[in-house]
Amino acid sequence: MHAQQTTDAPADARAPRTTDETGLPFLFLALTDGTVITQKGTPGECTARFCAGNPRPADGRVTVLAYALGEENFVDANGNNRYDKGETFTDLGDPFRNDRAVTDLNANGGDDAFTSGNAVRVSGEAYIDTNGNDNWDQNGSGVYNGVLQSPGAGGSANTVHVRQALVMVLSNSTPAITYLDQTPVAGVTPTLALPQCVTGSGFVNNTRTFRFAIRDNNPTVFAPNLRSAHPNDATWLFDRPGNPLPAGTRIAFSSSNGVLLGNTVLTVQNTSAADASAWTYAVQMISDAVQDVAFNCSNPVSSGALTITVTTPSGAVTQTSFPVTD
Ligand SMILES: [Ca+2]
Ligand SMILES: [Ca+2]
Ligand SMILES: [Ca+2]
Ligand SMILES: [Ca+2]
Repeated sequence: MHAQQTTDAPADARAPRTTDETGLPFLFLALTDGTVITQKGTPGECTARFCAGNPRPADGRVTVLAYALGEENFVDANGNNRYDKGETFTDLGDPFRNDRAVTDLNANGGDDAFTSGNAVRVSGEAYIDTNGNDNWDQNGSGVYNGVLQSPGAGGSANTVHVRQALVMVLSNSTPAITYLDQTPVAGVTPTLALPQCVTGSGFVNNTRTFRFAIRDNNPTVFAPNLRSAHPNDATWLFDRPGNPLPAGTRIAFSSSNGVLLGNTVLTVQNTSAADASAWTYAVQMISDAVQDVAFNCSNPVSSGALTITVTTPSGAVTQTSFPVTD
């Protein structure tokens, strides 16, 4: 499965094509939070259609769990295509829907950098009671479950639920654009200062780099985006909340003073990344002033604005400007 982000538009989530060597048809079911799922299944493959609905998770991230009857994996040490007593196998416990997952890396029930302790279900998270004992079991049965076993292998022929999860990001279409190189002051728009040409003095038009966070306005600050997570980085001045803008969002930079270097039009990629690096942009600019051999400056415009225009796939257009001086 691959993660996909979406706005209100339905998106297709695709389950992994199964490789069940018995050819058994796979049953597909899916659960998610804050959403409606419909499903259909064909042997070996299935597709679920996801339609966002309210209520939505506060952090804008939805975990989808797919599960199906299948078998436990084993390492066929002697190469006879059967599970034999003593061969290593993966003992599967009951699947659960990890509603605390932030990316698909932790939707698999494994701990990660974002949340410790999230390999284990907490109360309230849906689970599939594979062994029918009315409890969520973290651990498996202790024996191999699957049909490919030799007589006397000591396993159980029963199937178990195999599972896979993904995290979808419900990005919203309201951009939050923040200049990162200065601590914000309420009511004050930061000024972007380019090198100034001064008549009579040699003009060195050094490139200036300005960094912006451009993401949606979800207020959640994920663990990697806390200032406290970057104690040795003096450029992290404050927490960086938000989720990526919807995939396909267009971000355009223009300026009425100075010269923008590099790409001025960018497209937001499809990502479920929680790290702010997915939506941090560095803009490089120089002054448009020129100086002649007698050190006279020409700079028709010394005060203008850098404008950032964000256009989401739904057509919402948002503009934010910052003064530019040179
Ligand atoms: Ca074997
Ligand atoms: Ca159970
Ligand atoms: Ca087992
Ligand atoms: Ca200028």
